[in-house]
Amino acid sequence: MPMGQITVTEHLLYHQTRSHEATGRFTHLLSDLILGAKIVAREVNKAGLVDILGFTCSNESKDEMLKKLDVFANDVFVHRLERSGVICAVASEEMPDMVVVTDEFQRGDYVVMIDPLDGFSNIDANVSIGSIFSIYRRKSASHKDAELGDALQKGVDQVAAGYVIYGSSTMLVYTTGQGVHGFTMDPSVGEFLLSHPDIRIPQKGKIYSVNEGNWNYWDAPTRQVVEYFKSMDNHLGKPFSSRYIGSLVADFHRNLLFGGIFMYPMDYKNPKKPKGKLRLLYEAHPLAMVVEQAGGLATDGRKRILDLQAEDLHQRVPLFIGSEYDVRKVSELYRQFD
Ligand code: P6P
Repeated sequence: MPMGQITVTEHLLYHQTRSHEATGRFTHLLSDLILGAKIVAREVNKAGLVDILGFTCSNESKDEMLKKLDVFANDVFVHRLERSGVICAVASEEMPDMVVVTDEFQRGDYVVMIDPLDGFSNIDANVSIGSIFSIYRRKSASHKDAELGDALQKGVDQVAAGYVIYGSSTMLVYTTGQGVHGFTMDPSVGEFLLSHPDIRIPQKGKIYSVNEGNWNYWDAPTRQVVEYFKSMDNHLGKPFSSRYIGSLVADFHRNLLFGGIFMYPMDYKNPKKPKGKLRLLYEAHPLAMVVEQAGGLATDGRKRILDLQAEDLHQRVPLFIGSEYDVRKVSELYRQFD
């Protein structure tokens, strides 16, 4: 069958039969996530029309409408997932606590983490933004309500992860541990169709992505790391190209396809409480599973992201993610300071 006509469901069922997630329940879960993404994509694309057509969902101003888009996206995904019949809990970057499915007849064994609309503040500039998801199996007994421990798992325990990028086209990129596969939305049929089978990230990159405006908030080792990618002493023998959109999914997706490293180091904006910005459960874990399945690597500068176990739902972490050689180089440079 020509590549462009393979749907996600077909791909999951017929091209990943080896995957332990090629089950009806998982396919159903992915279909609900996809339906949520289609609804969000419609509203994200509409947001771009507010100026042209002057319409909003109601008589709200454009700003009020845009401000609510991330809440809208969160409600769409949570509503769909809660009723999927295959999850026991869903946690979101937008919600302080996990939503637990209490109706035993509506409950399943999957736990979903979601960043419903990452980078949405860029939407006014028509910058690509995204939804990121991470799927675990519950660890607690199936006949009970899910517990916090079902969400606070190690990254290596994910059974699937991926993202939707709302850009010049809407794309779904996901993995169930059998490689990374990209699907592009064909609006004429309303389906995601296979467009990027078995995505592999180049082992060495030529791009570095970091917000250098944080320079004064970094420690000496981090400055040394960023300097390396701007120097003549790296594997290229010349400075990497700097590319930073400020929208994680967009920056990550470009580096996944072209090769490169995205960095959001720990910063000392609060000298007493240095921290990363990005969330372990909703951003780092899922993108780390995707990048490793594509042949790349993700660390917090020293430790592999997938080996980290979350201690709270909104734990933040420094993130270095992309081409394996470049991410390993970061750890090597940090170790020189240990
Ligand atoms: P900064 C968007 O707000 C976001 O969470 C990510 O999408 C993006 O990579 C990062 O923050 C940008 O942060 O501090 O560089 O603006």
